[in-house]
Amino acid sequence: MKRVRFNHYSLPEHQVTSESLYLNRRQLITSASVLTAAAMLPNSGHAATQSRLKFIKDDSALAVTPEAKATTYNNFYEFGTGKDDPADNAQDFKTTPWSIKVSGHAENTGTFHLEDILKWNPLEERVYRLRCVEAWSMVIPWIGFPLAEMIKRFSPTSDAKYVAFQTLHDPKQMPGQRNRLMGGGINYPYVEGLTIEEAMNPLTLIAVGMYGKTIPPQNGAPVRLVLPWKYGFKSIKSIVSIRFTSEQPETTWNQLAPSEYGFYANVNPEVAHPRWSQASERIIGTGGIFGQKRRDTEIYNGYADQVAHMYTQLGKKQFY
Ligand SMILES: Nc1nc2c(c(=O)[nH]1)N[C@H]1C(S)=C(S)[C@@H](COP(=O)(O)O)O[C@H]1N2
Ligand SMILES: [Mo]
Repeated sequence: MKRVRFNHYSLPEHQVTSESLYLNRRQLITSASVLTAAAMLPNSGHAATQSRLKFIKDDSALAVTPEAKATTYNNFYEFGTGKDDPADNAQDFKTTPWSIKVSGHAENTGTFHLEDILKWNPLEERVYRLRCVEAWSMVIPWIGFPLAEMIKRFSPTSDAKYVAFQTLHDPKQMPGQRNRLMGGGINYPYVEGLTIEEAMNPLTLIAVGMYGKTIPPQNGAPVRLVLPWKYGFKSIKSIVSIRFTSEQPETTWNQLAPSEYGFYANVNPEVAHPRWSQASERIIGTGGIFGQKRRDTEIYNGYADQVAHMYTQLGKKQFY
C-alpha cells in the first residue's frame, strides 16, 4: 500500500498531479525518507471519532466515490503534501471545542461556537462533484447547510463585497505549518475568498459531515466550504475565521503561483493549466493507479445552470 505514495511524482508530465511540484527533487528525497520512517510506525488507521448525523437525504443519481478513497486520497497540506499524509497525520487533530470568528463589514460580528451555529439550520445532504485542479475528481455526499443561511445571521452591510476565510493556524497540531517543506511552501494560515454573490449562491455549502457522519480530520473537520463548480483548492478546510471585506481578499494558491491559480478558479475544460490540460479528469476510485477511468471535464464542473450567471462580465482567462 505504502508504495503508491510517490507514484504521482513519477507519472508522465501530462498526468503529474500538481500542487506538489513546488517541492524540488532534493526536498522530495528528504521528505521521502521522513515519510518512510513514519510508515514504519504502527498505523493508527482511522482512529478519529466520527459521530452519525441526522440530515435530509439527497436522492442524486451520481455515482458516489467509495468512502475509503475519499478519506485517504486528500489534499490538506497542513498535514503534508502526499495524498495519504492527511489520513496518516491528522488523526489526533482536536476539533472540539471549535469556534469561528466573524469580523469585518457586518452588523453581527464576534466569536460563534460551532455547536451554536449548528442549531441555526437543519442539516442536508448534498451529493456534489469535486474537481481538483490536478485533474482528478470524486463525487462526495456532503452534509451541511447553505453558507447563505449562515451569512444572513451576520447581517453583512453593503460594504461587504467579498468574504475571506481562514483555516486554523496551529503549528503544534499541523506538522505542515511547522515545516515549510512538509507544508509545500505555503505561508500559513491557508486563506480563501469568494465574492459575496458566490458566497450567497444556493450551491455554496458549509459542510460538517460526509458519508452520513461528521467530517474526518483529513477532509477538513469540523467545518469547511464546498464549492462544487470551482477547483478543489477553493473549498477551504477547518475554518476558524470569516471576514466581510470591501476588497478582493488574498488567496493561498494565487499568492503562491499567481500565473497558475486565479481568484475565481471556476472549473473550465477550455482553459488549460500552464502545465497540463484541464479537458478531462481521472475518476478516483475507478480501478488502480493505471486503470482509472477518465471523463471529460464539464464547464463549471456541470453546475453552469446554477452559477454561470455570476460570471457574464468575466473574460475566459480570468476564470482561472
Ligand atoms: N486548509 C486547507 N484547505 C484545503 C486544502 C489544503 O491544503 N488546506 N486543499 C484543497 C484542495 S487542493 C482540495 S482538492 C480539497 C480536497 O478536499 P478533500 O481532501 O476533502 O477531497 O481541499 C482543499 N482545501
Ligand atoms: Mo486540489
